[in-house]
Amino acid sequence: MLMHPTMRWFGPNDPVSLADIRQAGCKGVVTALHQVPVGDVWTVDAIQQRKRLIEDAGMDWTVIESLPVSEDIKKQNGNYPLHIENYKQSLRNVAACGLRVVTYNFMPILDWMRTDVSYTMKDGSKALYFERLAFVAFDLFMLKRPGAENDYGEAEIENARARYDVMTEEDKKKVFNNAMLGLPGSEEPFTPEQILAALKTYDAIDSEKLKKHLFYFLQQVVTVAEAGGLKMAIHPDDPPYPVLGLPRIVSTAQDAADIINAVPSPANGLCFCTGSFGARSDNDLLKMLRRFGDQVHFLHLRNTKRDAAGNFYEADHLAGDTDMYEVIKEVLLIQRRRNISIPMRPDHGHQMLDDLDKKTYPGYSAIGRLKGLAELRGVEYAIHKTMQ
Ligand code: DNO
Repeated sequence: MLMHPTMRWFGPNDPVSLADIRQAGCKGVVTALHQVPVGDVWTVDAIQQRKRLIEDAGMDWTVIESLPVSEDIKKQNGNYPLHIENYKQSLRNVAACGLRVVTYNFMPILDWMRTDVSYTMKDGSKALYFERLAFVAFDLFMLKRPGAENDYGEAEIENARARYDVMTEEDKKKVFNNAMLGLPGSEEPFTPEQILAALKTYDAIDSEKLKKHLFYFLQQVVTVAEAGGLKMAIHPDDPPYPVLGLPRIVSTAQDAADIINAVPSPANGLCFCTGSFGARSDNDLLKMLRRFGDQVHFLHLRNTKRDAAGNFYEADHLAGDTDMYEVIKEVLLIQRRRNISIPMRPDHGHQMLDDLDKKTYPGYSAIGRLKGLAELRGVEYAIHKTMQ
C-alpha cells in the first residue's frame, strides 16, 4: 500500500490551482475554511461547498489543515467554553460530510517562525531559513521583549548585537516582517506593541499549564471525534523549542507520549511533521515513528539542515538531516501493519523556475512541492517494490 499523495491548497485565492495540484500527481487535497473566523462553527453548507470544488477537480478532501484552536481555548479564558462547544459542532459537521482527518496545533500565538523566507540556495532556488542570531536580534533589539535577555547567554547576546549592528535598515525590516509571517492573520502588518501585548497574555502560562489546557481540550473533543470516525492529528511546534518566551508542548517524543496517553483513543493522534520534529537533533525520528506509528494520522514530509549554531534551512526533500529513505521505509511498514494508506504531503518546497517571479505563500509554491512530491514518491515506489 502506498501513501495517499496530497498537497495543501489555501482555497480559491491560492495562486496554485486545484488543476495544478492534480497534475502534480495528487489524489487528495489538504485544506481549511480559512474564511471562517477562529472559534466559529464550520457549517455543513460551507464544508460541502468546499468539498464539491475539490471533487469536481477529480480529488478528495483528504485532510483538514487546520481546524484552528482559538487563543481563548489555549489560555482557558474569555470565550473558551463556547469555542470548545463550537469546535465539537465543527467536528460533527465535518464528520457528517465524510471527512476523516483533522489537523490542528496548540502553539501559542505563532504558527511557525523563520527569519528569512527567500534564502538563496546554491542552485538559485529560494528556501525558508531560521537564522538564530537574526532571531535573537529580532527579539532583543527590534521587539525589545521585556525579560528577553534572560533567555540567552551572554555570548549569544553579544553576537546578536554584532549581527544587528551590521544589518541595514532594509535587512532589519525584512527580518521583522518575516518573523511576523507565522502570526495567524499576518497579511496585516503587526506593530511591536501589538505583539508584545499578545505575548504578555501568556505571562502566567508555563508549559505545564498549557499542557493541562491541551489535555482538557482533548478530553472535551476526542470523544466527539471518535464518535464521528474522525482522527485528530496535532502538529508539532515549529521550531520545536520555546521562542519569544512562549511555552511549547509538542516538541519532543515525551510530549507526543504525554498527549497520546492523556486521552487514549484511536482519534487522538499526530500529524508527524519530519520538518518540525527534525529541526531538533535530539529527536530520533525513526524511533518516534516506531513508537507512535499507530497514532500517526497524517505525514508532513520535509527536511531541514541544521548547524551547530542553531540555524536551519529547509533542504531538498531527500537532502538535509533526516534520512527520508529510512522514514519512508518505516512508514510503509506501519501502513502494512495497520492496513491503511496514510495521507502524506510534501511539506514546503523551494521557490524555483517560473515560481521565482510569482507571489505564493512562503514554502507553498507549486514547482518546488511538485519536485519534492515526485522525489518522495519515487523513493516510496522503489521501497514498496522490494517489500512485495
Ligand atoms: C506550515 C504548516 C503549519 C501547520 C499548522 C497546523 O507550513 O505546517 O501552518 O499547518 O501548524 O495546525
